[in-house]
Amino acid sequence: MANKKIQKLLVANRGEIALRVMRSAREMGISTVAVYSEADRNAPFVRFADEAVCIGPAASKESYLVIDKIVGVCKDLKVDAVHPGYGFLSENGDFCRALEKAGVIFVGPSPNAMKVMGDKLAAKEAVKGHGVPLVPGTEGAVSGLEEAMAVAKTITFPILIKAAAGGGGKGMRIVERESDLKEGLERAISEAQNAFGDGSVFIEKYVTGPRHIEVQIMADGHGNTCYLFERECSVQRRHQKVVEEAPSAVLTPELRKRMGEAAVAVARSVDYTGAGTVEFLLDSSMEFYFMEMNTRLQVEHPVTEMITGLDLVKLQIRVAEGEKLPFTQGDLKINGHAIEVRVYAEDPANNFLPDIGRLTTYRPPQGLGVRVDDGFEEGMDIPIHYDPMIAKLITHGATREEAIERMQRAIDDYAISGVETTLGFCRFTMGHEAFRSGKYDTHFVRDHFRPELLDGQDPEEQAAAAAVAALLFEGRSQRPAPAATGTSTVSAWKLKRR
Ligand code: MV4
Repeated sequence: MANKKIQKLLVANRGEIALRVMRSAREMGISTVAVYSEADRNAPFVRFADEAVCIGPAASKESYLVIDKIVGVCKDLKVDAVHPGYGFLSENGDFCRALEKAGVIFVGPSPNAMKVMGDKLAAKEAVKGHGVPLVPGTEGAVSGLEEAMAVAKTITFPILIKAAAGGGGKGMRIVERESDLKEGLERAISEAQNAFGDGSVFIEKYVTGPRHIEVQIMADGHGNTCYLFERECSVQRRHQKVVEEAPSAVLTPELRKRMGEAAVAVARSVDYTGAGTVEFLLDSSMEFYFMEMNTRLQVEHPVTEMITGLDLVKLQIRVAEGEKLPFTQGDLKINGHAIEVRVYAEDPANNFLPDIGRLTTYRPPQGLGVRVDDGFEEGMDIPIHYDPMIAKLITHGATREEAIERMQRAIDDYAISGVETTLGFCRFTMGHEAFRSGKYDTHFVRDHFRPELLDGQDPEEQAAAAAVAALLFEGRSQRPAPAATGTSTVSAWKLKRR
């Protein structure tokens, strides 16, 4: 890898991640270029950038996903490198190749590593023989019912049929019994063909109630690959993560080392460079299995930054310049505990339906151990065209308990009105016994959450709500009572936020 100092960096993304990447670039003395759609004209990331170019209408397909437009801006403004953030073009091999052709550095892995890991079967094939545990199942794509039945009988039902081109939970189908296999297989193949243009599917033993544990890795172009410990992301719904923490509450130092070394082996199997995440399932007997590798910086990377003290974006940029990692595995230590909650403009009381509108009030929390990565300001509209994530709220503490208590305090200090948000759900999670004890898995939401529980679930909160209600009631003799009248069931956390 040739050494080349990056002087100008274009961020091919929007919102909080565009801002987060540009902040690190600025600290490194690198000048920044934003590309934005018409819907993001007034967004903070556009103002923050040293230069900004509008690349089209709101729809991503006409702006953030148009490779030619972005490469065109790189040429016009003499950009040295592009950081893709997450989503959009971050795992698009054509984008890497187009940049390469234009002489622009892509801050990320090689197109080949991206391609192998993008195909879940190719990924399993690549890591085979490198000592990485895999869920029992088919070696390659299943060709027919006979083969599928033979495999299913060997590994025993329930089984999971997965699309090779899927990932992140897309294109999966559980089959509980022999009599359902024929139909399940036919449907899985036709769905995969329709959704991804590739009907290849494979079979795995279905692991029930697993934990989602992922390991952050970082690799340079000189053969050094380290693991930056794990994140636990088991609190999710419909494959969308809502709460993440680092480290996991359940790993022993010995298991952490084994999973870390397995993640490094996965990365090495494709000569990986840059930041990557290796996803594992951990079953109830603490056996772990490789699932997939994400070849980008992830949404939840801040919890890893908080416990390691490292700036992952700076490391990505240094590695892309051809530098060596400034540490070895033995230098890395876990400091305390960090939790991230995702604040979505969604209504947890209404099946997490996306809620669009204007942020009439927006005041993020502050204070020791609190980090907010956001891309909005008070008065801005949440555009309907993109992911409805408003912000990520991250807390760090000396212990898991302190991080949780700090998160509860920070959520209570977060003032958002104009749209419904997932904050109430996150507050519910922080107070739940299953979360507090660490004994939770990927079924947490299904097993423990009902919308009714959002209101006054926590006795402390119930007491606080009662106190607020009493105050409002007393106040009525002197001045007209505020909003609390009229509705019979104003939730405690809503009350506290008015
Ligand atoms: C599984 C599984 C059970 N058994 N594979 C979903 C996302 C993708 N990365 C892998 N996924 C799963 N694969 C076997 N053999 C259960 C899931 C799964 C899941 C994994 C992580 C986090 C949340 C999940 C929710 C449902 C299913």
